[in-house]
Amino acid sequence: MGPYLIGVIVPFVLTLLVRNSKNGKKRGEPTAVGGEPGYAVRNKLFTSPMESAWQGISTLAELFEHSCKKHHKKRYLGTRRLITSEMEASGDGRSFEKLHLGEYEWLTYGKAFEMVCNFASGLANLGHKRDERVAIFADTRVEWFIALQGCFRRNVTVVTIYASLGQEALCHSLNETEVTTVICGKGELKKLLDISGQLRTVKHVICMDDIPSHPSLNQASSSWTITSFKDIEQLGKENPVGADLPVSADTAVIMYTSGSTGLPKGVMMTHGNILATVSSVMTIIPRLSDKDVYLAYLPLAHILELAAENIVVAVGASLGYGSPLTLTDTSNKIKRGTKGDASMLGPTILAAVPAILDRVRDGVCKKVDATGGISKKLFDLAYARRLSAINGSWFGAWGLERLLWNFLVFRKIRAILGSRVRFLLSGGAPLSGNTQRFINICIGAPIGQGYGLTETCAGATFTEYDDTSVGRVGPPIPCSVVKLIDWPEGGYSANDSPMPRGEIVVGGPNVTLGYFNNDEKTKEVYKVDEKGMRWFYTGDIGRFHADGCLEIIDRKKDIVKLQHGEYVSLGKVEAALVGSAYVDIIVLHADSFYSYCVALVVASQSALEDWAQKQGITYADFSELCQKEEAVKEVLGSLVKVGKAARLEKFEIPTKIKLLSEPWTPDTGLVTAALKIKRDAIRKAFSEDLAQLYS
Ligand SMILES: *[C@@H]1O[C@H](CO)[C@@H](O)[C@H](O)[C@H]1NC(C)=O
Ligand SMILES: *[C@@H]1O[C@H](CO)[C@@H](O)[C@H](O)[C@H]1NC(C)=O
Ligand SMILES: *[C@@H]1O[C@H](CO)[C@@H](O)[C@H](O)[C@H]1NC(C)=O
Ligand SMILES: CC(=O)N[C@H]1CO[C@H](CO)[C@@H](O)[C@@H]1O
Repeated sequence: MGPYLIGVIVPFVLTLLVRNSKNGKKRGEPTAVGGEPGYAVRNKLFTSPMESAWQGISTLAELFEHSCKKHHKKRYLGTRRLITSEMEASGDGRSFEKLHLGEYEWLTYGKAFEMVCNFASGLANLGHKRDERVAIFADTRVEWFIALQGCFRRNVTVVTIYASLGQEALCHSLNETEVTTVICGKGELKKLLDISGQLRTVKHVICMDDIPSHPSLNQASSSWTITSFKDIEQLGKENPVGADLPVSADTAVIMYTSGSTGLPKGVMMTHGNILATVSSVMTIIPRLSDKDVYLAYLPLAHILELAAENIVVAVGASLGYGSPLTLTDTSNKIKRGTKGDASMLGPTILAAVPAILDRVRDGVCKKVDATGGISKKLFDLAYARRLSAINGSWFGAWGLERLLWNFLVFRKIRAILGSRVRFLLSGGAPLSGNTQRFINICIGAPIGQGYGLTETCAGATFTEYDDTSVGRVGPPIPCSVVKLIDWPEGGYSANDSPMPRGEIVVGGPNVTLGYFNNDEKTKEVYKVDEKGMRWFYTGDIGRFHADGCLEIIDRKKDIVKLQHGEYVSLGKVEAALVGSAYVDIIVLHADSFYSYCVALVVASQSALEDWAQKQGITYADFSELCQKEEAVKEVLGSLVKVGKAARLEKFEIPTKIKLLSEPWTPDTGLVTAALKIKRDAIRKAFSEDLAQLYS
């Protein structure tokens, strides 16, 4: 009872002593721009779009060289050594790989630069020509970044491909960009060998691991050279070739999006584009320095991660590699009793996609609920106190009370991510307000939530560390101007009050050149105004708050008109209904031939099974439970309740649903690598179920 009483009394006394404070800071400012009329906002501190934060540096290759020379002897890239890998059987007969990983082993900046130079020379010696393209098709790891910088030193454009990309899309990306050299890991090499017959342009493969055995290996190696990464470095070391540096306007990367519709599109990014984003995003991280430690585990084929790793270079900080499956001590692939990446590394800065933060939150909640009793009471009290502190109605967010709660409650939660995290970057999809609050409070670190697309080189807006509101994505970063233009069909206008609303259009030096080999699509969504500024039309709908912060409220494509003329915004309704405890993912479906909506619900196994147990419902397995009428009724009832609480209209709440028992991972093709739903693929895959829901 001791800690609980202290928890009640100390804050009470503190409250008597201190008064309210309110945060009314202005973060973005209206600005006059060319092009289509609308309401445009720029960053408060920068009057014209930022291009580079360093004088005389205009490419990522120059930035890397400059930093490696300056920080020569400092610790830079860390990787964990594999101690053991064993297969462990789980209860249901399947087996899982469990890893025991050692401490981080580090390369200095000087050594990394040497490896990059050797790799660049090795690539030239291999016979790769400057105007041919290289593809990197691998998970995030140290060789990925070394290869990237090696290519940059030779002015070779790099095509980036998600390691999880499916066969058809992989083939399309390599074929379209006429890639001659592919750099990959052993898992990806197997995928390449599976389709070796269809890859017309590939001549060289560089494998980051030992070369695996595969039935097509002999046949493929008659048309490809397959070399290990180490051999390329050695080749370059023995036969050095001078650098052939690019300029700002040269294409650095063609980034294939894991697009939510159709085949992926390659977005062309210049060195200038990425440098502008790196320079700008850097400004939102407070007190960034060479003392910082960054944990890298998101796909480098995602622009957020690519920009983040270049920011680390820019300030001379250290970077440890990890993976989503080994992130924490309780991650799937970590052997019980050994350490996950975060607790081993102790990062100060972390980037995350919302799905991962949601997972951290669910894990903590589950644990707190399972413990119950005084611990749960204490947690709830601490949480409520910190929430009201953040809301500005109580002092204490930074004071004594904070220390108290950290000591009593949040210390253990912070330890999940290694105890030292002081800033989180989140991007790739909208973060739910609840999760943002939860992480703010329990991890005690601000989240910079970004809004941007591959086409705008990730940059558009980012929340500032001292902004405690949730659900908004912040003011434009220094390299971007964000404009809202009218969309009459959707009923949004830049003249709306109290807030201007409309389609989000992003302009500035960070806006990319367009899609590779797809002029038609490029012309459709990119425009250059009379002043020479490039604009990208995002198709997202937003509104600007008075302090210059953007909020995403809708998506053009996701608005459907029902039979009687009411508009349903699928994204908005889904965001509200995902609040039901039974829902992992919900996909709303509306059809203009009907007056009501239906939905596919990927059910939360733990929540639904808990309920079934309480009701005494028996079932063989989870998929059978999902088909039971009572279960469907229970979930539907919960959706109605959540929907009403969120003030949804009656026609917005689904009338019929289908419960799905299998979770959706990127491999299923139903969600992107950032776990955004792929509406078209889902409609296709579940067309029969949808038809049945309407019958
Ligand atoms: C870099 O390579 C591209 C494509 O091969 C070429 O057009 C460009 O001129 C090169 N840049 C420099 C500075 O040589
Ligand atoms: C590869 O590209 C060529 C044209 O460059 C095209 O004719 C061919 O059909 C493509 N193959 C695949 C498998 O996409
Ligand atoms: C915090 O403030 C928001 C809006 O400013 C309000 O909706 C919410 O209820 C407040 N929460 C608490 C616990 O005071
Ligand atoms: C690399 C690039 O596209 N740079 C352009 C960025 O935008 C400014 C105008 O805002 C142009 O002058 C640059 O050429």
